[in-house]
Amino acid sequence: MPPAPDDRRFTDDDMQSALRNRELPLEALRYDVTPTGLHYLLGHFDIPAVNQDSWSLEIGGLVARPGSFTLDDLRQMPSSSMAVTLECAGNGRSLLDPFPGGQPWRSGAVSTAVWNGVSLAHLLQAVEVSSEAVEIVFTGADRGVEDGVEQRFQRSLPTREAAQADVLIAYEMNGESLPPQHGSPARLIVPGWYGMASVKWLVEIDAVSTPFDGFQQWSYEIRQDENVSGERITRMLPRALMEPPGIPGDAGRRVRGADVALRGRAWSGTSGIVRVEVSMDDGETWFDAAVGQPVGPKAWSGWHGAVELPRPGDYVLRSRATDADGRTQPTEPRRNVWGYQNNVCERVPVVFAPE
Ligand SMILES: Nc1nc2c(c(=O)[nH]1)N[C@H]1C(S)=C(S)[C@@H](COP(=O)(O)O)O[C@H]1N2
Ligand SMILES: [Mo]
Repeated sequence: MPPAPDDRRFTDDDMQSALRNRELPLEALRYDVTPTGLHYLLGHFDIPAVNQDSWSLEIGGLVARPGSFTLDDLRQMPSSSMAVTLECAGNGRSLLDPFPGGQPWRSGAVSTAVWNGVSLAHLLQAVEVSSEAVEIVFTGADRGVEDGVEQRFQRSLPTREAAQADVLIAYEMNGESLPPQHGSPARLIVPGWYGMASVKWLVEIDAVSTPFDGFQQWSYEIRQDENVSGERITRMLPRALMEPPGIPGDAGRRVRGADVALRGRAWSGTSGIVRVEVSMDDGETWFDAAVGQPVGPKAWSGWHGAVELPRPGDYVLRSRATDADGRTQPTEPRRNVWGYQNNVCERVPVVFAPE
């Protein structure tokens, strides 16, 4: 069970984070592409004031021709559009007991949008990145203090990852200019990776000769001990979620009939979803659901199934995804110091209450 609210001990910082950021309301899993206003949202700091008329993207470091690109420059380059499922690496964090601190996500820190922009590889070719560069560093216009460290939001990608054709510098989301909260006027989109890689409010790109080790790099690690570094977080683990059946109730979702149709989404950052299972007895037994085509090569797949509840009463429904690499979801949460990558199978309490 999720920890009782009393045990969570949210700090003021956790509250501030929870109130300015938000999840996808799970009923919005019904949309192939999440309407912009329902897309989950996360920013570490304030939404920065960026004037898109005077904005430019500076590309430098180990490149032959450092450049400065305005929004018009980007718009004149060949563009591509892609449906991409983004998920926050902290999704599922509040399901951990004790709560590790940080943005107290339940399971809805995931969404899918159609991003349109310029291929990063195209821009990197234009400035001619030196063969000595091992990483590309991306800097956002936002700034703040986290754990005592004043910083700009910065993340890097190995040059090999940055050169993937599907990494975008996006200036449109779902057919409109990027809204302020999602990174206006342009942001990075790294398909398959957890959201922290997709730097918003992008202002600077630098090719560097040594691996970047800024705050937002080392703080996205799976650590079992706060002071011992662990694996860096990259691609999304598989996860399935269902559209909550029935109507909201006091002790879970209230359903009226014994036959409950289930639909949802499932995704993984490394390969396609090959299997989704559902359970109505809290994970004792599982049934296969049907998996549909993904919304795009880098986006979630729909799934649908059904359960037949034998008698009125309380049930716990669960879903579980497996990807083509054979990776699946654990039935119990896995802990780490900062509460990342908790892809435990969802638990959806349901009360079958016939009229
Ligand atoms: N500049 C900047 N980029 C950022 C962040 C941020 O705080 N600043 N947050 C990251 C994190 S942790 C996530 S999960 C995604 C969220 O993207 P969204 O708000 O568009 O859904 O943005 C990423 N890019
Ligand atoms: Mo995130």
